[in-house]
Amino acid sequence: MLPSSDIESFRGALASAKSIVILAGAGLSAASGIPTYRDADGLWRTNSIEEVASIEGFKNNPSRVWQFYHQRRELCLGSQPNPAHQALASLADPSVLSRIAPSLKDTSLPPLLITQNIDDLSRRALDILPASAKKAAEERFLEMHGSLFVTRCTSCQHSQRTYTSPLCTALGNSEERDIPVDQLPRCGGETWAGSNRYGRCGGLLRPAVIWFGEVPDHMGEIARVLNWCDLLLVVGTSSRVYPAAGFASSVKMHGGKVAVFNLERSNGDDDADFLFLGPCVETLPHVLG
Ligand code: BV8
Ligand code: ZN
Repeated sequence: MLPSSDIESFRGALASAKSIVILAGAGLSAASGIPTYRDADGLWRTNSIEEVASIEGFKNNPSRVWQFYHQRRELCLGSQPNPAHQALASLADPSVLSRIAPSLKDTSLPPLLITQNIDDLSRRALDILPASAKKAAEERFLEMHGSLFVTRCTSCQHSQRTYTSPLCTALGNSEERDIPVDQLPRCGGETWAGSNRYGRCGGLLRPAVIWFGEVPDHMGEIARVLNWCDLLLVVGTSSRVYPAAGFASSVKMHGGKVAVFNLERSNGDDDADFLFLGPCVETLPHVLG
């Protein structure tokens, strides 16, 4: 049976929901000009995952991996959140939440926003919120696949959020070339031996994104919150990558409802309670309006 696309009944589910969770994927950022992964011109169509998004790939050729992520950092820095990001961010505004979801246990507690995206756009969309709501929303925002804007040292594990670009001079040269590893981004973190503090660690940095085979961030918190979730919004994801792809069925299993927002049919959406097909930059603001 096809899921309902009746807006009023979805708004009824919103109004009676006690705990809402949102899961976002690359389709959320499509309208901002960020390529998805598996669509026709997607990143995994034009790049080999093994070569650019795996631990082995980084070990074999850190220069190629860093150039792949540098180009994406530059693209994202030049992009803006779109109305779909803002529609989700507005759910963190208590005045909006108490209007559309009055049954929530606590309308000052924003719905948990779990994004698979690493583009930082959902975080930047929070800027539309009043300061107190923005602070609360930042605490309920989980980048489960990491972020283009966090680096981690492969030696001392020091991790740092940074919007500086290029991260090193060599990455600033546009043409593809084999950058010597000592000219790739290096660690400026402190190193300690007992009580002695040493200067730059100098270790090779990596993008703090979750590659295939690596454990996603925040899985403990996600599992806890999903347990109580009675309405999951699944936005712009092919639902092909686990464990995120399994969130909808775990919510359904304990009686929760699932609403899918996607440009086209996606994996497992026939089990959803609601399905809103179309560009989420149109469907989300309209349905949540
Ligand atoms: C893990 C970061 C263990 C890097 C990414 C066999 C069976 C089941 C699982 C596995 C298996 N073999 C291996 C696994 C595990 C593997 C996996 O799931 N593989 C798949 C491919 C089978 N998963 C892992 O390795 C994960 N780790 O399992 O660890 C573990 C787990 C739990 C607890 C303990 C231990 C790690 C996965 C993370 C990999 N990293 N990216 C980078 O980005 O460079 S994956 C990549 O896929 C992105 O993170 C992305 O977010 C994610 C999902 O893709 P989508 O966001 O859905 O994007 P996609 O292009 O696929 O789809 C876009 C959708 O948007 C489409 O539906 C399209 O129709 C729609 N759309 C387009 N435009 C619009 C739109 N919708 C609305 N409006 C529009 N305008
Ligand atoms: Zn270091």
